[in-house]
Amino acid sequence: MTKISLSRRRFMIGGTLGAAAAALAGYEALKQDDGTTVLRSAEQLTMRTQRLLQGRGALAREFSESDISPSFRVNGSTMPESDEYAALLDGKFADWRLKIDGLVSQPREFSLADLKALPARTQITRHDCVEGWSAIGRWTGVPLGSLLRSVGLKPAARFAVFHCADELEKTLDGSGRYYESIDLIDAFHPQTILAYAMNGKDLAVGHGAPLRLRVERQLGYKQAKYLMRIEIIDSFSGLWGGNGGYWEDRGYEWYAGI
Ligand SMILES: Nc1nc2c(c(=O)[nH]1)N[C@H]1C(S)=C(S)[C@@H](COP(=O)(O)O)O[C@H]1N2
Ligand SMILES: [Mo]
Repeated sequence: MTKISLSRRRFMIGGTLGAAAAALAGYEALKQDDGTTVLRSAEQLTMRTQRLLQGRGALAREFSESDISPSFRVNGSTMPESDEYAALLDGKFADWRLKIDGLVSQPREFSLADLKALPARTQITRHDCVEGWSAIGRWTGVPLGSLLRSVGLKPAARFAVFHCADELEKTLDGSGRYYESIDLIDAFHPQTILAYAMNGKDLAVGHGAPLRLRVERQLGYKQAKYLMRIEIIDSFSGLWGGNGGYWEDRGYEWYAGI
């Protein structure tokens, strides 16, 4: 395994996890001395169990206003360091564009105003981070499926890759670019949205301004912040470590179902 941060390593070895996520995923039952192996098998088991019992289309639980956490932790990157991002933030993201390209019939760019003008979905859901904390927030954004329909997917399309503005520790060939990917089942899931608002306000920088992914049936690290580009691909072998995401390239499972 490549180098991972201390808190992550503790998780991989100790097998600690948010109580809710652990109970749902059956991690406790599988706890052994070798945390890494257990994590992997538990995640694979989760995926199979979900497919068999619920199907990937099942909805994540939605909560009520009174359940919203009074404070929602900021985790991972809290502010992309590039000059490009600083300039975009300075201009209140008026010059920011979300690019959608790759295996699409009509590549397009969307401004924040374009996205806000589209039909929106609001959902109050629980975010579960593998580091052992959860928080409930209210997210508003554009269903990813409707954007993908508007650009038209080519027949070879299999995954949506989310390219982010930030870099974390540069352990892979000098690249620490954050990125994530999901398959088309999750991309068209009704609760998969590109969120520009949280708890009724524009997304704060710490939470991924101006736009982040919410893919509610998966763990925290899949919820990519600081979105710049969505690339539609048929394989992620050409991307950085080839495992489909920043944390995946550092030993985490690609399918982080909860
Ligand atoms: N671009 C980017 N997205 C990211 C991260 C990150 O460091 N960079 N961290 C991930 C992790 S591990 C978690 S738990 C959540 C944290 O989201 P929050 O800061 O809104 O709590 O974002 C995820 N998405
Ligand atoms: Mo996380």
